Amino acid sequence: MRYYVMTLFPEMIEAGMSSSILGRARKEGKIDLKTVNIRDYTLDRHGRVDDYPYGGGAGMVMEAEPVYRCYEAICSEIGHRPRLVYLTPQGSVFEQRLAEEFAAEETLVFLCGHYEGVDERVLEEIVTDYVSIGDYVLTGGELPAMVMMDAIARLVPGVLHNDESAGEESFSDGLLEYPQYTRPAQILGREVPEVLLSGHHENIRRWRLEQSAERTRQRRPDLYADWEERQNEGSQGAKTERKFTTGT
Ligand code: 6GU
Repeated sequence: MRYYVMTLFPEMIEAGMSSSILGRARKEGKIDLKTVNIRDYTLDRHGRVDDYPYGGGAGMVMEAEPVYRCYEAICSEIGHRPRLVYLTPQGSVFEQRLAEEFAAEETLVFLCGHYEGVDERVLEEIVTDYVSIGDYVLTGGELPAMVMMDAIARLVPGVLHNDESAGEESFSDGLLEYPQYTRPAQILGREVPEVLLSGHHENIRRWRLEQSAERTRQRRPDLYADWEERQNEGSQGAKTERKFTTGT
């Protein structure tokens, strides 16, 4: 996976993407990350990249020209026109399913806006995806870009090592993860649930599924309703299948 991040604050991206699993993935060559300073593409001799909004109002608007020239430079470098994700609270909300879709791309470009926004005309010209990370307002697109790069990177083969698998966690089947315990078996006056010490793998699997379902029902009733609906569709399907097979 190759990421380009178009930003006025490349040091913020570098700081957030150099540690832990992502830092390791970059060193191992599983992830390539290039930050591109939009300011390097302005033709203004004072390095200006923003101006007052037409029609008046508060704040400044990022100019079209440096943003456009910045994206074109990336396209020239790689020889095609990759998906360009504009981070904005006006985008569609980022979810695991979109992370999976983006993880299949060879190259992704993120455009981080600041000020009151970016001139609409350059957005119309180059943006392929408008994405938000949730219903709250942040000061810029850098943190959302890092959130997305993290969620996407861990789906790239080889980024997670064997003991960090991406298969069994929250959302992979639409339920939150079950609770985890480690040694000692007793601490803070609390015991590890007995079933986990039993070595009975089928009972452990069932217990964890129950815990996941109950936790999701309590904490995320919206996800639980979707999951329950899918369970019922599944059993409908099974009934239909049985109907077909019993007659023959
Ligand atoms: Cl992508 N950008 C900004 N500035 N604020 C946000 C966001 C993005 N997603 C949620 N809030």
